[in-house]
Amino acid sequence: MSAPLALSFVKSASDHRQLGDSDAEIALIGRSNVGKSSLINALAQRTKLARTSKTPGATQLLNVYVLADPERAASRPDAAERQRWLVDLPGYGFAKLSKNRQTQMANMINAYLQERDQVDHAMVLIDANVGPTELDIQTIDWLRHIELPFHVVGTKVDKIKPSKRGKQQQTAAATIGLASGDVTWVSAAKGTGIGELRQVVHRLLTD
Ligand SMILES: Nc1nc2c(ncn2[C@@H]2O[C@H](COP(=O)(O)OP(=O)(O)OP(=O)(O)O)[C@@H](O)[C@H]2O)c(=O)[nH]1
Ligand SMILES: [Mg+2]
Repeated sequence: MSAPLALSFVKSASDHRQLGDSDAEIALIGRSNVGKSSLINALAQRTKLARTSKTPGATQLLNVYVLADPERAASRPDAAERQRWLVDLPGYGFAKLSKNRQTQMANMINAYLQERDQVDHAMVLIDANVGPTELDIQTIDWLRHIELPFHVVGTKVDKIKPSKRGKQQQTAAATIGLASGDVTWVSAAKGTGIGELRQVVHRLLTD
């Protein structure tokens, strides 16, 4: 299953208590500019489903995308659609926002991850070229602490020379206590690894 994911935008919220119920839910976590919103577009093979920008801080709300259920459309058209959500979050650690706004957004993300029962998985994005930052490591430690299962995605692999990719991926994964094969390495720009990640997302939302 590596066809584009049938994702569509559902709603935005500044507080997780405004979200309503889902049946399965993946939170997309990572520092600002790591490529979260670009990844949503690549998974769906759309260019403007999620707003992206060169300037960090493009996403400032909890943005919900639903994965359509093609089986239901074919065989059970009257059944209620299962709400399988991918939630795009603002990036953490974006220093150019005011301190006040940064604190507000950090609180919004932390409350969402800790208090919302429906969130059953996280996808944590790290920049494959930069490697895990101190904040990435803290985030992963915290997810382990709150016992939220997570899958790590290394983004922007197109920025690494192919001859250096294997070694760099191994080193980056080791920094967060993983093997390179535990991480899905992708490029939203070039399409590398996107098929594989579609399968991961599909599995996490439908298991
Ligand atoms: N070279 C390269 N650039 C990428 C890739 N994915 C994203 N980018 C670029 O990285 C920048 C940030 O991408 P976004 O998807 O907006 O990042 P984000 O994590 O959603 O950022 P916030 O919304 O601020 O948290 C944009 O200029 C993208 O074009 C990739 O695979 N390769
Ligand atoms: Mg974004």
